[in-house]
Amino acid sequence: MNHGKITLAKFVGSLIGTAIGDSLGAGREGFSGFKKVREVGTRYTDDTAMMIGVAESLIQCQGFDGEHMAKTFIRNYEREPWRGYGAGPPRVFSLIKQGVSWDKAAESIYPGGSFGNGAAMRIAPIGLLYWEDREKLREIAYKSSRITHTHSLGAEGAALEAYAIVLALKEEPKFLDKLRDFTKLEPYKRKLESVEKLLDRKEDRKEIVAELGNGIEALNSVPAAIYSFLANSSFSEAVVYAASLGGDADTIGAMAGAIAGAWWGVTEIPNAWQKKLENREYIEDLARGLWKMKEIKTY
Ligand code: F2R
Ligand code: MG
Ligand code: MG
Repeated sequence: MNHGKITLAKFVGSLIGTAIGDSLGAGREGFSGFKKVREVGTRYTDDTAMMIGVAESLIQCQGFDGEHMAKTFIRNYEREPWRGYGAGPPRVFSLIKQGVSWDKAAESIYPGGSFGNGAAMRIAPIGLLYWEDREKLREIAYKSSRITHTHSLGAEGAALEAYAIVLALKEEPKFLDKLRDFTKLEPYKRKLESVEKLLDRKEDRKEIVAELGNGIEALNSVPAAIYSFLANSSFSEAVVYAASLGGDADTIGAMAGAIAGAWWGVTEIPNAWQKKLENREYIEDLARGLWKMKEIKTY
């Protein structure tokens, strides 16, 4: 069932929302303590740079092509290596440049592959494009994760974040039930049960972080982003809350912003923030490119 009309404003909202949440949290990344940040910084970080790479590749290939997406990530990283990338992706890029296949390179960089949140933080364009078919969405989310994150917890975090974006696009009721039904991994099911309990109890942020986490691991940040969206009733409140959790603040902000932007649309994102956002027009163009693909179904 589709309760909300899927609109261009929602597509633009999800991509701009990623970048706004990232830019809001960027100055708080790595800090402990709960400080509300209401100023969008002058720069976004690797979260948005990689989300842009996902969108660019999907549009150029008119669908998912793993090798092309990996090469797009590498090109963008080499242009702007100072965006604050995690330790793993540059090592993966170097292996791919040495000739290792795009879907194998990330296997060796950590035991079992990376369970960091780097595949989840960039996933918004995949949520937007593959909204119609839950299993196709899961397949493409896993495949796109493989470029850098082969651990099941890293890939599942990306698929869960992508599905949360789909539910937001459609303004689905029973949001948490649907997420719990979607995820295949018990650790995520348990975190989503905690999200539900915490929403009922309206706990303070110390308790939220103690239960859900605020770290660089996908399992310790995707649930916090989902909670930040569900516990607040506007785009601004959701991203300010997410970025205020400290820890991996830019990434929790980016992921909450992607979901909140898909629900409320770009018109609900404060103009003052949008004016300050780096490369705002280009990010909107990418959302328009994905929208066009949705309209003519070229993927
Ligand atoms: N890198 C950062 N922040 C560091 C400081 C940036 C600074 N402000 C600056 O400007 O320089 N942020 C970005 O990285 C996160 C996404 O990381 P990603 O892409 O998942 O990287 P990686 O290396 O794959 O994983 C992150 C860490 O997780 C731990 N880890 C992952 N898998 C593991 C395994 N199998 N075993 C043990 N540890 C594992 C490692 O500590 C990795 O370094 C985002 O926050 C983005 O904003
Ligand atoms: Mg970052
Ligand atoms: Mg981060």
